[in-house]
Amino acid sequence: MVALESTLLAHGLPPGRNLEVGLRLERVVRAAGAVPATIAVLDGVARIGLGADELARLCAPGAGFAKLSRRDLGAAYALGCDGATTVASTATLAHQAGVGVFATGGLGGVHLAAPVGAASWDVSADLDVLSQTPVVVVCSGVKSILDIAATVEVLETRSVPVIGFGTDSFPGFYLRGSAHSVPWRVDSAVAAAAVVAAHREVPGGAGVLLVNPVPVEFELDVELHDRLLREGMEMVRERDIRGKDVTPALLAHFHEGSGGASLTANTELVADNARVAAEVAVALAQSASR
Ligand code: PSU
Ligand code: MN
Repeated sequence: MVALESTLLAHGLPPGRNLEVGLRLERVVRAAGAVPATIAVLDGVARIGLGADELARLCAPGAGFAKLSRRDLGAAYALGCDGATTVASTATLAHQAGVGVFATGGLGGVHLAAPVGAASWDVSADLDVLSQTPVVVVCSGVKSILDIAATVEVLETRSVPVIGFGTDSFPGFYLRGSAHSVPWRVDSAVAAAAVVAAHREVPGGAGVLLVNPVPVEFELDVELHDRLLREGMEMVRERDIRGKDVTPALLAHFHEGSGGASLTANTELVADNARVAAEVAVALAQSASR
């Protein structure tokens, strides 16, 4: 099985686009021989796998799904809320349900200091949860709206293995690489599964971050990317946007300012991560049954 995240659908992609992406991710996982389980909380109940109607409810304009990190789950259960799950909460629920592989777009990380960031301790719970939850997260690194250098350092401190999938560079989400290298590289799903299986023998209980760069034909133009990033950071500062609202606001700015190119990059990289996750899940299942 492959777990899929719902915050990227409810809060990371615009309504009108998100449902088609959610359905496509499930098809991609099935085509690679695995079973998809999109995770969310509906009416206060954690759901491991959504039906088509439930996926449509999550993706509807004005659906009012809260963004739930791991710390929010208890409140959402008790108060009967609808909520989309982040990497932190999706990984937690996947692990609880016995699903070991999870695909998403970008991991949360350490925010740049503007106005939030290192100085105000805006460090995504994704990093801590990944250090405590033994699932494989396939993603395209972290967005350049984050402090990539600091995020890479925190992953090292928290003992989370970072494995490049066909790359030596830590991916920058919209861009295939960054100034940071990955400590380990594999070039096939079978090799990735072997690393995961061996890592599971190492005490500590950390997950594995398998980083897969955006397919080359969908990479964003570097100059456009740098301009959107400068403008977006300025906007966040001026409007004093904080906390969990920062990522959705910056994503919306990229989508509007790039004439749709960032949306295409985002969609294609998540789809490719779903494919890789499914191939790794299949390889893990095959090696376990040998
Ligand atoms: N990256 C994306 N789209 C998203 C997110 C990340 O391209 O929607 C979401 C993920 O759910 C991730 C979360 O877990 O943002 C991190 O949010 P925060 O920084 O508030 O922890
Ligand atoms: Mn945050």
